[in-house]
This record gives sequence, structure tokens and C-alpha cells, in this order.
Amino acid sequence: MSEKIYDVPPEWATRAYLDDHGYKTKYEASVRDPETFWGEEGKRIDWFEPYTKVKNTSFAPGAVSIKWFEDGVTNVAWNCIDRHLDTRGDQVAIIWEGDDPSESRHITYKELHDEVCRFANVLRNRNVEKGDRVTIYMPMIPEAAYAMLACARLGAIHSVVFGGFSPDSIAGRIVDCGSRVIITADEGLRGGRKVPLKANVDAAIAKVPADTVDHVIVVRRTGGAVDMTPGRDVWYDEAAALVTHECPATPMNAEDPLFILYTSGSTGSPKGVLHTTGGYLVFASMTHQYVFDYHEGDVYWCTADIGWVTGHSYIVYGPLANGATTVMFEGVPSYPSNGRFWEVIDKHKVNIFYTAPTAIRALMQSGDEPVKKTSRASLRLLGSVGEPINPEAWEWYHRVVGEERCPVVDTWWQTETGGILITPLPGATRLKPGSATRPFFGVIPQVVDAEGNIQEGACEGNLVIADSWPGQMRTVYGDHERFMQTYFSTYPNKYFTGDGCRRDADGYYWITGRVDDVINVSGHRMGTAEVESALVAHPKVSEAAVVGYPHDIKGQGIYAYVTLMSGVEPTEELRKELVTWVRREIGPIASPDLLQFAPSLPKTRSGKIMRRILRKIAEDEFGNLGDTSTLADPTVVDDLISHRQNKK
Ligand code: 6R9
Repeated sequence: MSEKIYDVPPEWATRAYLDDHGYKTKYEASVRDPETFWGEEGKRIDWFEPYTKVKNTSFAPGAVSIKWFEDGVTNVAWNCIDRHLDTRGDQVAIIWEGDDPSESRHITYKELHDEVCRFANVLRNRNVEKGDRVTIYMPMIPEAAYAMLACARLGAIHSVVFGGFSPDSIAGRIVDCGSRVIITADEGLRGGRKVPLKANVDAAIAKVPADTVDHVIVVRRTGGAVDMTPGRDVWYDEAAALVTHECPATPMNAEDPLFILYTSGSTGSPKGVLHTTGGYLVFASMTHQYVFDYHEGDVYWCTADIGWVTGHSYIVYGPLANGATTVMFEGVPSYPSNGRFWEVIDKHKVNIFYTAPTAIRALMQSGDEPVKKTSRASLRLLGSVGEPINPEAWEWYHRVVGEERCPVVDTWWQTETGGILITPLPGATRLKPGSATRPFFGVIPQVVDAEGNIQEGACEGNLVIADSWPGQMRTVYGDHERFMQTYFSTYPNKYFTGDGCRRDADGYYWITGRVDDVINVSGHRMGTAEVESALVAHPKVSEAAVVGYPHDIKGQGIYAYVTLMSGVEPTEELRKELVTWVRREIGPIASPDLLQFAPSLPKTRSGKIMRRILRKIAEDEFGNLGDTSTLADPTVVDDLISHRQNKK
């Protein structure tokens, strides 16, 4: 395949913050002397007490410790709201677009201040204090952002759980971080369908030890009937009517926790990724400004859900820290029609649009017509995040949606990184479809081989980051050992991303996907181990192995191999039951796309499942199974191949 290169459009070279020379100069300065670079950049947020120390970080084996701006004192909500009030109190902070196209709301910075203070007072009245954990299980409504910012204002640590997760998943997260307060809504609304959020919270609380949860605060969204437990549950509007719209922002040390966000890894239960205050906000703000070339007055729309890190950093914290107008969308790209995204862009005159490859691929399938019916004249820049974007989808996004006028920034990052690490800068970087291109300021990517040898020049291998950046996660909540083990033990003194990548002769990075047992389904991260443990929890299942396979829209689909208890018949009905079971155990995003009953699984003589072989079968690469001689029983493989499920 010939490699296409898109030059920076001439108008961008003049209007953007940086051109190519500017990028290179600033990048070199950032890695040559991080202390000075970040010491200056830290001033982009306001501090109650200025920091005198900038970087104090170590990736040393057994002693990983990450601190930025450690003696500074500030407050994230204060930076996202209060400091803008003098200059842009009447400017719109949040444009909310409802699931139903006839519903939208504009919230100014002044209104945001009042709403967040009220929410904080409601929490304070329920004894929420600095350091307490609060679980947020909400639809995409402004109250979700108010709840996050209210926690930040009080110094409470929020743990947002994606609204698509099941009661079991919520329960696990409540228990892990020990939150005594849950914020939810009666029901969510997505694509015209209701989501029983409060009922899911009730079911989750029934699964955690009694007396874990003291308060459930319920925002009215649909008005649907829900059960309210007296003494525990309260309607938000009723509680908010009793409090004022003034609430002081708690002074927070730069390294005090801001939030926990659970994410899947290759082993065990989801990890509570912990982000702190100062470095996180500096990094979210800076990346939002430079990557999206954000300028005063721009209308910016990120289509993520606040249940994922992209929603945290690039719907709420980054844009609001910069005083931007951020669009928050409740619905889905296909409702009421496949033109919804483009219609919303015209309706709110969106300048910067940031979405996921899975959405682009799905919309691309309905052709150019729904796009071309709209003007999109306001659009200036397009972004992509969550998974590798295939060049065909990139080209369509660029040509049809952006009419070849808007640069596409393919941004690589992770829940753990807090913000974007590898990305084009629109005024500086020539684009190659499918490549996340070059590192952001202060980020030192390296490509290593399996033994950890650093590769030079054009190469392929595993992606590691050689030194800390301010947005980096600080620990796994309550388990620093696991943090060090997961990210710093594979390659000593380096942060291991879990991704594979290629670097070309121009120094551009091409992320090739996960090299561990994590799969990426429609941009949602899932540990194969989680799906497996959900399956084996079913009484009829004896063993399960889950792998990813290429899927046209989702990027990866979930392929499950299931061995049943002896005597259980493998029926079509049971297959459906097991798929439903996983949905119920984890949530709809974890439903297996294909499920194959396997009389036995390929194992080594020591009893290890050989996933490499299962992956090849799921990928339809039967001719290329590699060495099967170490298998305890090589005939298992033939049986698996002959019963392979067909791709949808
Ligand atoms: C922000 C987010 C992280 C994993 C990451 C990688 C994949 C994200 C990507 C990308 C290729 C991109 N990923 N962005 N792969 N190109 N632009 O998605 O965080 O949910 O933690 O997922 O997603 O595999 O390791 P998270």
C-alpha cells in the first residue's frame, strides 16, 4: 500500500499555535529540561499556593513514585469554573444536546458555578468530605458534570461508572473504593430507549455488604417510576432546593486524588486507576489546547461518554479548564437517523469534533448522503480516539466529513496516561492516515523488543514511555504493588503501555493494538479474563477462553470458546443463554459476538490454555497456527477448526 501524506493546509500554518519548526523546538526543550518546561507550563492553571518543586518521579523497580508540583495547592473545580467568572461568566460552558433532537440546554459559566456549588452542598449535607469516594452512575446529562465538579470542589474522589455496566460491575467498583454515596438518575435515555439506572444501583447495593452505602442521590431525568428507600435515597431536586449556590472550594494539594476510574487489564478484576489534582489538570488543559488548536470562542464537541477517561479529560476537565464551550451529547450517532452527528454540528456550529473510529466506520456504512445533507461549514478540525483507525475510515472522515479542509488528529492515549501522548498537532504535523504520528511535549516513547532492547530508527515492537509526564496515573487505588507489577515490571525503568507499535523512517508511530490479553471492542477496553470469569460463573460452564477477532465495525469482536460441564447438551438455546448471561454479569459491551462450544481447549502439557492458537482460529488463519507440538492433545485443534463459528 502506498503511503499517503497530507500536508498542513496553508491557512493552518498561519493560524495554529505552532508550525513544524515550533513543534520541534518546543518538543526538544520539553525533553531536554522537563523541570523548566513544566515549571513554566504549570502556571496555565491558578494555584492557591504556588509550587516550588516541579518533577519528582521515579520508575525504579520496586520504588515507583510519581509526584508533580507536589507542594502546590489548588482546586480543580475552581480552575474549571471560578477563575473564568470575571471574564466569561455569561459565556456558555456546556451545550447539552438531548437524545431527542428537540431538547437542548445552554449552561453559562455563572450557571455552572451555581449548579456545582448546589450539588457540592447536597453532598456536604451528607457528610461527604475531602478524600471520601463517591460513585457516579449517570446518563449524559449536565448533572453528571455537576456531580464530578462538585466532588472536585469538596476534594472528594469520584469514581464514575459507565452507564452501560451491570449491577455486578457497579457493586465490585463500590466495594473496591468503599464509596458510601452513589449519585445516579431515575433512568437514562439513549436512542429512544430507557436505561434503568436507579434499578441497577438498587440491584448493585443488594450485592454489597449491608451498611456499605449510606446515601443514594437520584437526579430526575425521565420521570419514570423508581423505588426510593426511605432514609437512604433522596431526589436531587428536592435536596438541592434546600441549599445555597455558594460553596467554598477546598484547597487541595497537587498530589491529592481527583478521581478513580476502573479499567480492564489482562488479568484479574478491573483496576482503580488513580489520578491526582495538579499534574492531571495541567496536562489535560495543555493537550486540549494544542492538540485541538483550541482558541477562545471555539465550540468543541467530544462524543465520548463521561464513563470513560476521554469524557473526563476531554469533555469536562480539559475544555473547562481552558474556558471552552463543550458540547455534551446524551444520545447515539444513529438516532433518530444516521445523520445525527452532522445535524448537531450544524445546530450548535461545532468547530472541533472528536469521536471514535467505531462510530466513523458505522456511519461510513450508511454512505455519504446523510453527511452531505448537512453543511458542516463550522468544522475546522476532526479528531479520533480509542482504537487504531484504519486508513479507509480515516480517508472517509477526512474527505466526506471534513471536505478535505479539516486536519484529522488521531490521538493515542490511555486511561492510565490521563491525556493524549501521541498525536499530530494540526498546524505542525503532516498527516499519514492510520498513524498517531509524533509524541506530545514531554513524552518520550520508545519501541522495545521482547527482551526490552531499545530499537532505533524504523522498527516494530512494544511501546513503552521512558519518563513520567504530569498526567500519568499515580497508583492503582489501594494497591501500589499491582501498579508497579502491571506497568513497570515488564521493562524495568519504563512505563509499559500494553500496546504494540511500528515506527517509520519519519519517526511516526503506528499503534498496532494491544499485545496483552486486553481486547478493544468499539473503543471499549475489556480484559478477556473478565469475560471468561463471567462465563465460568454459569453453572453449566466448566471452562472458557475468550479472544478478540477482527470485526468490520467494532474493530474487534469477542470470540468465546466454552467447554460445558459433562452431560450438558450444547444447544442453540444455551448459546443464547450464555450470551445473555455475560451481558447481565458485566454489561452489554461485553456480549460475546461469537460463542463456540468446545469439547476441550488446546493446552500445554502443564495445563496452560494456548490462546495464540485460539486467536488464530478466531481470525480464520488456520494455515498459520504455529508450533502445536507442545500441546497435550493436538487433535483438539482440528475439532475447534471444524466447528468454528462464522463471522457476522
Ligand atoms: C483514551 C482511551 C486505551 C487503549 C490503548 C490502545 C487503544 C486508544 C488509540 C488507540 C490506536 C489510537 N487506543 N487510542 N489505539 N490509536 N488513537 O481510549 O483509553 O479506554 O484506556 O484505552 O485504546 O490500545 O492502549 P482506554
